[in-house]
Amino acid sequence: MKKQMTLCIVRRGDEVLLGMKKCGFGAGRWNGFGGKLNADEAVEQAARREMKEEAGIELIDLEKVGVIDFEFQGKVGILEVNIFRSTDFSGEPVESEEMKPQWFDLDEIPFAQMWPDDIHWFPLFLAGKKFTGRFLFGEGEGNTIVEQELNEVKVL
Ligand code: S76
Repeated sequence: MKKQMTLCIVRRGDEVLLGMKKCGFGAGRWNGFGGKLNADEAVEQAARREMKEEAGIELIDLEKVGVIDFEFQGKVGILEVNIFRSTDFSGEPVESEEMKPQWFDLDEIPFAQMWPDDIHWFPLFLAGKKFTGRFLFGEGEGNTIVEQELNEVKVL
C-alpha cells in the first residue's frame, strides 16, 4: 500500500526555504515542508495546508515537480512523496511546533544534515526539471540508501 505525502520547497531567487524538523519522522534534519494527506484531500491542497501549518506562509504558485517512492527495509509500505516547487507566497515564515524555517543560499544547502536522498534529486529540482524515483533505505535511522533510481521526466 502506498501512503501519499507532500513535500514543498520554496525558491526565492538564489535561496531555498528549508525547515529544521523538531520532532517525529526525520527529526534533526533540514527538510522541505509537508506531510500526510487528510481524508478526501487533494495532493496540492495538502501541500498548501502543510506549508501554512508548518511555516505560516500561504503559497501563491505551486508546481508538482517530482514523485519519489521511499521504502524502508524492515518496514511495510511505500511512502509516495509528491514534491512541489513554489516561487511566490504571502506572509513571513515563522517557526512552528514542528519546524524551524531558514533560508539557505543555493551553494550552502546543508546536505549533510538532510535526508541522504536529497543530494541526488535537489540538482534536478534546482535546474527546474521534473523527475520520478525510488529509494530503498536500510534498517536503522534512514542514513543508508540501499537501492536507488532517479529519472528526469518531461511530464508528471
Ligand atoms: O527530502 C526528503 N524528505 C523527507 O521527508 C523524506 N527525503 C525523505 N526521504 C526519506
